[in-house]
Amino acid sequence: HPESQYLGLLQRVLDSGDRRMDRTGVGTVSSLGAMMRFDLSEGDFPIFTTKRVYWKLAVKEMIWFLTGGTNIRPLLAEGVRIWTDWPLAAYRRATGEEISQLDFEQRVLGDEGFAMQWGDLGPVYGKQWRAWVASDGTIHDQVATLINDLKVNPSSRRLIFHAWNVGELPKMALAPCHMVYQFHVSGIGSRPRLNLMVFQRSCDLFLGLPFNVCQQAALLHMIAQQVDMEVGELVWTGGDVHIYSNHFEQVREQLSRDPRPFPKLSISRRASDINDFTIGDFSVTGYEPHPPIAGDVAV
Ligand code: UFP
Repeated sequence: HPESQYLGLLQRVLDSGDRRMDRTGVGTVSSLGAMMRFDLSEGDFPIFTTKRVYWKLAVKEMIWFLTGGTNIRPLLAEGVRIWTDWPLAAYRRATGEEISQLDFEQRVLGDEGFAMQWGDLGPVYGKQWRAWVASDGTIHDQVATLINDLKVNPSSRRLIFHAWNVGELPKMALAPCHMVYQFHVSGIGSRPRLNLMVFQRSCDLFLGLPFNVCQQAALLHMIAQQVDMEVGELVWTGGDVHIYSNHFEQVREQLSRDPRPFPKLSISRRASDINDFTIGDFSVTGYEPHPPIAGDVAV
């Protein structure tokens, strides 16, 4: 089963990772370098099954990246709360107000001026993907360029977009984790298939990876549709792959479970362009995971 690649990685890092302290103060076991390959050509959607993964949140986040947005307001409007911690911490630091997460989110949603002032994450993924500012001031829409290049030059070895904009890292709430997206077309001239390799420099294996893999698969489907190609393979590569020390018990529980078949994904509608996808376009069938396993996010 392809999910065994994930379970094997968890086991390897647990057994032989390096125990160390990390930026968040939680502590991890960590190893350098990992690869997993998922063949998506038969419609399989890699939502892991050994615990329930809230795949809609992950796909909504990917759709939000593609809009170029960097403010949490549209995410909150979709019920996605994964980015609130950073603006909330900044607000508490600046004002000294002990506002709850829920109250902060209500204010961002209810008050556009407040959202503009306190809800922005800095030039994170969306900004770099859709409006990277070069040293001469020109603005680069890397996603639009990629889609055009796939159509006119599918054998190119430069089919890349990339978020590690060194000069802007200090202004980002969180430095990009999944930072390089490289595309590759096989079967040119007969049945072109779009493949994607992602490089993720840092990965929380228990909470982050299941989320990241399914949103990256969704991205591959969206781009393939826009360039009239079939979906091929998702190759996920990781740099610092780690398990937080407050997830060990959860990981052991997950490792005791047997993977089930992956669900199938279909996209019900042809979007007019890459900005036009909504979560309602994604239909997943046959997802029958083991129960959820909760764990705290290290901020
Ligand atoms: N992380 C992920 N996936 C993501 C994301 C963050 O696994 O999509 F945005 C995790 C990796 C790491 C932490 O545990 O968040 C980021 O911390 P750092 O920047 O110190 O690597």
